[in-house]
Amino acid sequence: MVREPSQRDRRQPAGMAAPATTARANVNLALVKYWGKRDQALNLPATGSISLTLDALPRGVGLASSAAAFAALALAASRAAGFALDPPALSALARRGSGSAARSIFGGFVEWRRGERADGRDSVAEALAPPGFWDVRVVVAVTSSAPKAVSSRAGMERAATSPFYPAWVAGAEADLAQARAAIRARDLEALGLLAEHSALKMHAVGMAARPPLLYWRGATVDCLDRVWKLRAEGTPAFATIDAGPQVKVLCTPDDARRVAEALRAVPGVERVLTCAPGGGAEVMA
Ligand code: 2P0
Repeated sequence: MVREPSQRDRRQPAGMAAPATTARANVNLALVKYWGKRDQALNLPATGSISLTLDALPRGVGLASSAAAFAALALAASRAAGFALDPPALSALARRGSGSAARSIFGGFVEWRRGERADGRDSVAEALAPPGFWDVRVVVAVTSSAPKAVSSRAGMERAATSPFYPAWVAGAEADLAQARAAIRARDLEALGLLAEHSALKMHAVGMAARPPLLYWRGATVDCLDRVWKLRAEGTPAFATIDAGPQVKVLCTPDDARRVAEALRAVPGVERVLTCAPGGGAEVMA
C-alpha cells in the first residue's frame, strides 16, 4: 500500500473473507507528456502531465495499456483488501505500478501533479474536466503492432542523458498552464498545438540522448506530414506520439472520419481507430 489507511478509509471487519472484486479502467493519452522521473522506485515524475482518458480500445495499440491495467488493479485490489480508498489515494497506488496509471483513475481531462514530497503523497492525479465537458475525438494510426524495443521506463532513463533534458523539464510548467487554459476554454487549436509541441519536444530529447532513442518509423513521419497537410487544407487536426511509432490525432467529432480516411491512406498504416473521451476506473462486481 502507498499509505496507511486513514480515518476515512473503511475496512473489512477482521476475519471476513474479502469478496472477489473486478474493476475496469480506460487508457489515457498524454497531451502534456510525462517523460522523466525524480524518483525511479516510487515512479515520481520530474514534471506534471495532462491527459485525456479514452473510451474502450483494443489493447496494445501503444496507448499505455499498462495505465489501464494498473488503475484497474489498484481499485480492485484495494477493495478486495477491504479498503475504500479515496481517488487521490487510489491514484497514488496506481502510480506505483506505472506512472501514467495515476491518471487513468479519473475520466476526461486529468492532471497528474509532480508533487514535491519525497514520499510522493502529493504526486497524484486529479480530474480537470469530466468526459462530457468537451466532445473531441482521438484518431489512432497504428503503424506497427510489434512490441516496442525500448520500454517507457528505459526510455525515460535514457532521456535523462540528453543535453535537451533540462530544457524539457524547465518548460513543463508553462506547457501545463497553457494546456489547462486551453481545456477550460475548449480551444482545440490551442490544446492541439500545445500537445503536438509537447510530443515533439519529448522525442527531440530522446533523439539527442546517448545512445539515441527514436520510436518512430517511416510511416510515423508520413502520418505527421499528412496531419500537417490536413491542417493546411483547413481541417483542425493535431498529432501526438508516445513511446512508440503510432500517431494519435486530436480533432473534432465532425472531422474524425476525414482524418481517419486520410491516415488510412498513408502507406505503412496498419489500421486506424477512433475513440472519444472515457470515464474513470470503476468496480464491475
Ligand atoms: C505519458 N508515456 O505521459 C508518457 C508519454 C509515453 C510517452 O508511456 O515507467 O508506462 O511505468 O512510470 O507510465 C508513460 O510511461 O512509465 C508513457 P512508468 P509509463 O503517457
